[in-house]
Amino acid sequence: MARVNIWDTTGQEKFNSMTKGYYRNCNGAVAVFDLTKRDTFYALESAITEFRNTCPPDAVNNIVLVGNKLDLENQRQVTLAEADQLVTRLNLISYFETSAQSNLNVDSFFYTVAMKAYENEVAALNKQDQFFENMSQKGS
Ligand SMILES: Nc1nc2c(ncn2[C@@H]2O[C@H](COP(=O)(O)OP(=O)(O)OP(=O)(O)O)[C@@H](O)[C@H]2O)c(=O)[nH]1
Ligand SMILES: [Mg+2]
Repeated sequence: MARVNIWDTTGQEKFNSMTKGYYRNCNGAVAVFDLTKRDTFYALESAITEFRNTCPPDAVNNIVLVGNKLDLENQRQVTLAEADQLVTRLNLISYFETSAQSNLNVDSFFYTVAMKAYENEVAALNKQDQFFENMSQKGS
């Protein structure tokens, strides 16, 4: 069994130092923008950079991109192609489109990030085991 803690940070700059405190202990991140507001898409790049500058090493490449408010498709300002381009350019895991309002596709991206965090954790533990095994072999 694994426990997953999720922190929802605020997009507001004035809470910046608090947000960084959360970043320091993260195993991954979900970067969410509003599909109907282009400025929220542009704002993500610096947020992701800041996250990567603060988080533990394993979390750097455990970030998914999410475009929310798919229920307002007729007001869409960011295309699928643009989002996919950002995923490639920033080396994110993948892109999901969701609607929190219509409860559409809101679990899949959590699963992606949590699974990768778990895999990283297992790999780190194996490495630690290997280290102690080598130590004890040297000692004998
Ligand atoms: N139509 C629609 N509205 C949504 C959806 N998700 C959130 N909203 C609305 O968008 C507004 C902002 O949602 P929040 O959850 O406060 O957004 P946020 O990114 O957490 O905002 P900050 O915490 O201030 O950075 C609210 O009025 C929500 O009801 C969605 O999927 N569809
Ligand atoms: Mg919020």
